Amino acid sequence: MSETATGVSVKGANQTGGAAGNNSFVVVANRLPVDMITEADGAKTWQASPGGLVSALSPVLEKHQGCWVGWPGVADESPEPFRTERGVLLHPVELTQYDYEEFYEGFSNATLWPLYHNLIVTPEFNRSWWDAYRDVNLRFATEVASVAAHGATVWVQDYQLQLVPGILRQLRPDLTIGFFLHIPFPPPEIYRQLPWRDEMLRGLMDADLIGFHLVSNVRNFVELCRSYDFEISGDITIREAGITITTPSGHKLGVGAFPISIDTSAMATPTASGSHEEADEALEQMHLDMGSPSTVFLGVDRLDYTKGILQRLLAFEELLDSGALDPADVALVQLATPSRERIDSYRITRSNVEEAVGRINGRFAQIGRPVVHYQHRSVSKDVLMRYYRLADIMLVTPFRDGMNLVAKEFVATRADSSGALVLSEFAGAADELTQAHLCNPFDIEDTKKAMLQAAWGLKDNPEMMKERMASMYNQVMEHDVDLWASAFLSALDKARA
Ligand code: GDG
Repeated sequence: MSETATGVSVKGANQTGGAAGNNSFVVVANRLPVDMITEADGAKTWQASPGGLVSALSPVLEKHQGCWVGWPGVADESPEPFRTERGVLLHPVELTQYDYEEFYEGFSNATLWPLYHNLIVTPEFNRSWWDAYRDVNLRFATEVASVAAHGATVWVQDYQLQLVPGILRQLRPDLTIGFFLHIPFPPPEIYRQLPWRDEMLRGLMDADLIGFHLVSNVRNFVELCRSYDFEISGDITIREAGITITTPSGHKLGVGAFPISIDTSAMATPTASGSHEEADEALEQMHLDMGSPSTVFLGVDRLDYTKGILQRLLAFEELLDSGALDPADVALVQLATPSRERIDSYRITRSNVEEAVGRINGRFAQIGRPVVHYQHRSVSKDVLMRYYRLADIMLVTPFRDGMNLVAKEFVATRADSSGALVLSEFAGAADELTQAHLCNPFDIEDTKKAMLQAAWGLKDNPEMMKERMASMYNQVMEHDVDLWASAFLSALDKARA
């Protein structure tokens, strides 16, 4: 038995590599891209699960015909591995109800998530959650070690699995290990609050490449590393590992900014099923059903306190209240996908959002003609696309967001340069979508200003608005998810070499 820098004990670790599987490309993420559903008759079926990471990684896995290791979304179930219709091998990892509560809801989402999102709510530091986090990371690493071929490339995803690179390096030194963080990396003074900061960081440092979305994330990480006994060289670059860090044991790893993006080819077709005409008719019907408002605002988010849904509603309410927007003429559609529903801060956020929706409709709606159309359930990709096409103004106003794929997806539906995007300057996407109407979501006046500028711009200055949208459209088309993945994977190859 040997012990990693994270203190996780690893049975059977050796320097020649453990028993190998036959997958040369393995992605490991907390969740599989599917949810296991139990039907009324007890039969188990699978359903695609929404979320930024799934949207980004599915096309990459399909291209490589790789193996995806992750949790199937239901506690105490261990289904057999199976291959999807598109050729991806899904390898489930079992989590018990205890793991779910302590590792997932606890350490991942009530400690790390708020800590890394700059303390929008206060993180909880609980020792038994940390123990569960280490145990579950060991389990994920062990599963990966069993499916990866000798010399395989393993791509570890996100904040739930930050100890996996360290454990995996012990179990399988033959592997090339990349790690990508999908959420922001906080300034060092915030990261340092974490009681297990040293173990967490050292677990990561056994990767060959660590990728973040933004230059500012890399800067925070490198600044943190400077306070440790690492050697640091190079400059921060985009889509390359410009920084090299050498650990005291002599291991070298690359660090770089790799801004994630979307599968633009999937956005070009209005629907996966049905013709363009049918899609247009469905869109027209939706608009009619809403009472044909002249301006439709749209929000699409997981119901998460980081996304600023309540503040966006309050800004809309104040604009209706002041008469700047006419309730007979505008509508706001808010799609809120259920998320982490048992965590208190999420319950409170949902309750505040739903209270605001009720109040705004109570104040400004006519019977049969809501001014806020709110849905708290997820919709199919086809329906989501239809909402993107229906909207005049997309509202993406998170307090903090690693990237935000919704902003890019909306822009990708605008081949005709129509519409406008109101975007928080604290969304990672703001680094690239500079022609959006940027706002500070902590400042309600600034958010209102951006919403009005977008609405007035579409009416009074359509040519200028088209130019802004065209520039964002080109940016997204030229920097799609393939570029993200291929840049990361080729930097990983170089870093290992
Ligand atoms: C994390 C980071 C980063 C949403 N509702 C439905 C649905 N979605 C899809 C969207 C989009 C994805 O989920 C959401 O992605 P985001 O990037 O906006 O946000 P997170 O889930 O917080 O993702 C984020 C991302 O990882 C990737 O690195 O950008 O910063 O927080 O693709 O389309 N899809 C369907 N129905 C829904 O109701 N089908």
